Amino acid sequence: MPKVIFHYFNGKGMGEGARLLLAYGRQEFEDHRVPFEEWSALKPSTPFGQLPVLEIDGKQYAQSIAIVRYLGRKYGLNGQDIEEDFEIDQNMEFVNDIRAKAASVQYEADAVLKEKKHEDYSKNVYPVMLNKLDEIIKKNIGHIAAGKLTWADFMFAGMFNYLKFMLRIPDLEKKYPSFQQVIDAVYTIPQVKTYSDNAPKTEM
Ligand SMILES: N[C@@H](CCC(=O)N[C@@H](CS)C(=O)NCC(=O)O)C(=O)O
Repeated sequence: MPKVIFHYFNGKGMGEGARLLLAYGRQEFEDHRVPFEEWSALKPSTPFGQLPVLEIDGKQYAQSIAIVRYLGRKYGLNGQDIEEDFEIDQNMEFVNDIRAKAASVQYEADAVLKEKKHEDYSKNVYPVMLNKLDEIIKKNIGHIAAGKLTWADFMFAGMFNYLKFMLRIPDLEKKYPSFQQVIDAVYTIPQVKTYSDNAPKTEM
């Protein structure tokens, strides 16, 4: 039995996708939720000075999307060929583009510019991107890609609350019921539900 530790902060953010996949794979793991006051001491020992980091028998695996792709392959949630793998990667990158756009507002230090950017993106950027994602998910019958459950669904479901917080659209899943379909596809899997029901409750 390998010793698996998942290091992330006490939130879902960019780490929950991997936790959900570990639960899917019925992999026992230590869910190490790093308190902020301990982070500066741990930071230099991580590959990129960031979390999440997955640790398996002492080997570190970093970068959230690389981690979920790796776990997805391990648990058979990847594509059936390189064409499907490409489609999953492509659509995951697009989801990540939406996250990055919203994060560029959320983490803007200049408060006036932050609000200006939010107003601009809410009008001119987010609707186009979200409509495109809605179109993609509908085409894939409730999934991010390949018309089936893949690791990208786990990443999307895990980051969803963080995403909607940064977009400032609290009813995002009501506006786009297709998004809820992806979330349900992941969270209704029995072992994932068990993990989620027992995990520390966090907003995002
Ligand atoms: N590209 C990285 C970004 C990770 C990232 O931004 N991590 C943040 C938390 S969500 C972090 O570690 N922040 C603390 C720091 O940078 O010191 C990934 O996807 O894993």
